[in-house]
Amino acid sequence: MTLDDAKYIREQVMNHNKWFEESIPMIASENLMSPLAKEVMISDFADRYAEGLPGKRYYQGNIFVDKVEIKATEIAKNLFKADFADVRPISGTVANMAVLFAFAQPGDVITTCALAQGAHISTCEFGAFGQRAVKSVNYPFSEEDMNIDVDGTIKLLKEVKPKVAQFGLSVFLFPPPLKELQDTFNEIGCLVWEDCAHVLGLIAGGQFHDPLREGVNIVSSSTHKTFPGPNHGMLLGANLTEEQEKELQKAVFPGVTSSHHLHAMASLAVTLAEMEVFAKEYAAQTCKNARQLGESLYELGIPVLCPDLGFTRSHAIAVDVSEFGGGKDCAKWLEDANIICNKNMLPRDTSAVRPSGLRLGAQEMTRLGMKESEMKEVAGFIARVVKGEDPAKVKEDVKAFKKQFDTIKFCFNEGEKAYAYHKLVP
Ligand code: DSN
Repeated sequence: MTLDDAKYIREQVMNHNKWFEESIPMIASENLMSPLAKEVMISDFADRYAEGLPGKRYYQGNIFVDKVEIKATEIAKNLFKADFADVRPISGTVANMAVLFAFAQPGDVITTCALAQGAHISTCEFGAFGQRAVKSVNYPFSEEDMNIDVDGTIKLLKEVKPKVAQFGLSVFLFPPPLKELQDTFNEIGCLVWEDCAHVLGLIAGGQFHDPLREGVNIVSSSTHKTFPGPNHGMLLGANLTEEQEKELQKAVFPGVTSSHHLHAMASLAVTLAEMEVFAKEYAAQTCKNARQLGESLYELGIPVLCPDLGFTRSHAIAVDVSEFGGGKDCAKWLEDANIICNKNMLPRDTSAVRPSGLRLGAQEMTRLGMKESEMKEVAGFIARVVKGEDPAKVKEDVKAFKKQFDTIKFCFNEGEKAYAYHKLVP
């Protein structure tokens, strides 16, 4: 590696920064970290190791790491009103693997949502479930409601009698009907697990639903989607036995991690502290923005799923662009106009590569201070592109629009530049 190589790489990263500074970010699984969360991310924590739990480490040098981890765990339990928290999983999928290692044996069956209906890839046989040799059986789904069909799910749960019933989606428009399923969970005596990665920041702010009060025993999550923290993971629990909590901790280490990522854990701790203060307002505005985006696109003649249900109760909407060339082409044209989103399968799609939909998230735009009136403008840009206007022309308007939104909100350093970086090139 030469200095020129290093400079080249740095230049590409800076190009990316600049591009995002001039773009509208709409990937539903992304967000912007706060300046304080970023600062601890590049601290000496990034260079260190810790294995095990605070006070019981296998390495010396963890005095301050332990203090941070104890604090992070305490705030996580307080923010989510959880009996248990583990802030060590290094991603959402690693958190999911820890749950599988703790509570499922090879050959077990776990009930889940289906991939085509928006489930996460880790629940598939070619994902983490398959790696643990766990079979998943899918709940029946109502395409009209974009949610699990309650009667069919009760029937399925009684037939399959899973040890664990799993919930959670990556196109997560409406909360799962957990309250309606609670009697069945009790009857069959299963653990209830929800992957809340997409909606964690909404739950922190009292929106969407409250899984640990609705019968969920284990929440697994990443911490960088609606929850605007680092690329990391987390586990929360309620009504678990002491033994089950220990099984989960053992599954995290030494099960699926060696050292966890201490810098990301510290960054998560900062974000948890910030969300204690800002989550309520941030989550409420995010949900309002998503609904407004759905409504504005719909009014402009772009089909958005579930108009009768208000399009969404989360940060995300699902848009059917089949009549405009499909999700693959529309997502590319939008990228050419500096609007960053992803193609997405909609129910009945059979190809993940050429799906008919787009998934659009409002959480990062909200983090940048956009409100309902800006959602109307954003919908206008999207409609122009998918209806065939030259993306290069729309891009100039997007760049001018985005200039007004380059600072970060809902954090202790509110108003600081969202895309700031250090200048250290030799
Ligand atoms: N693949 C991510 C998403 O975009 O939903 C989740 O890990």
